Amino acid sequence: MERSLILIKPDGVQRSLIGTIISRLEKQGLKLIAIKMLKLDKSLAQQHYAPHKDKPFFSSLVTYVISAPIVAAIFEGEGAVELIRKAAGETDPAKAAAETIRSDFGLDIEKNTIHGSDSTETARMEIRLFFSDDEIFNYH
Ligand code: IDP
Ligand code: MG
Repeated sequence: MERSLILIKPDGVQRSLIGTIISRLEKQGLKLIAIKMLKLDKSLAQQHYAPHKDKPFFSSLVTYVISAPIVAAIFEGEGAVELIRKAAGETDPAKAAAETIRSDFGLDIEKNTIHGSDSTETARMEIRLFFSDDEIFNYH
């Protein structure tokens, strides 16, 4: 079954949006199979955002994502990657469609509340980065 990694970024954790965001994704019919709170260290943040390492916003992005705890979670379900990207909305909250997480809660193009894997291949890599096998659950 398809899986996707989400991160509730520091701005989401700091504004008590964890429950709301998890609930929105559960209501999409997605199944939560792993979840934890952690404070990223610089090295993990740089690895997670490695595809953006040459962008002008990279160092600011890394500083922001390590500034407070985040919540990492894995959701499973048919089309999980696409469903979560849709529920999150466009990167820039100002451009995100109505009733998306970023439109409703995002502060700006950097502090946009949620990360969601952008493909099944990226999801596999990101899940490996954040979770070991014994932290991922199988249940009916
Ligand atoms: P995505 O999260 O919608 O996939 P990406 O382009 O992969 O967006 O960028 C990763 C993250 O980097 C964004 O979620 C956001 O936090 C940050 N970011 C993207 N573009 C900018 C920018 O132009 N300025 C500052 N931060 C940005
Ligand atoms: Mg991305």
